[in-house]
Amino acid sequence: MLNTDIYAITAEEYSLGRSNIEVVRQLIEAGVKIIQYREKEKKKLYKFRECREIREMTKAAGVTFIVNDDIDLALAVGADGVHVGQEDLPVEQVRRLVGKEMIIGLSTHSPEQAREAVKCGADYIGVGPIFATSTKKDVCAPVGLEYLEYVVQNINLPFVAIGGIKEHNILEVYNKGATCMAMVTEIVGAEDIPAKIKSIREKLAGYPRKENVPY
Ligand code: TZP
Ligand code: MG
Repeated sequence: MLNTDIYAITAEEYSLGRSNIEVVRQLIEAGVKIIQYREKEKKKLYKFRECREIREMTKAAGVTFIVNDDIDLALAVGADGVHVGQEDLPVEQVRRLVGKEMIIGLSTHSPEQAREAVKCGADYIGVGPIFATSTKKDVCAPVGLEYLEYVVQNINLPFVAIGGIKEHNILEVYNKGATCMAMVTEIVGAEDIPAKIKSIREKLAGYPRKENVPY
């Protein structure tokens, strides 16, 4: 489910005047395979309408669709998954609500949280913030690349690295063993989204992996 390089996350306030729908259209056209709807500024009705449309678009394109925070919204539109944080409902409770099939992603910031995520049945974890970011308002201090290394070496769950990841530093993350990288502003804030995706992918493709990194 995270066997793809770029995990794109929406945020209309950083999208240079483009709507979430327009951004998602461009992401799909650019070949992004997993998209998370994350929208902190809107009331639920408007989020619902957007998610309903994004669900149709992603389904038609075979793109995985994850809804951030709102379990009810994820269920209402038939999303593929929901992504929750450490201070949201515990994963066991989320599982009771969404059932066995829906993907549950959990943000983690420490080795303890990663180990707990395995126990509580998360399907994948977010690992970060790797670098400083101001995109997330209540964000904790950057965990740096060490926590990422810990996860690569010790945690048997799919994971996505997140937080301050940009085209210029993505190889540092990739080279530590991350295979899937989440980005908000670097992608939705790009003047030319398809060109940005292409350029990031060329960068990753041109970089040989270290042999001793387990994937
Ligand atoms: N969770 C941890 S950092 C972050 C989230 C949602 C924001 C990442 O945004 P950006 O713009 O890619 O730094
Ligand atoms: Mg959240």
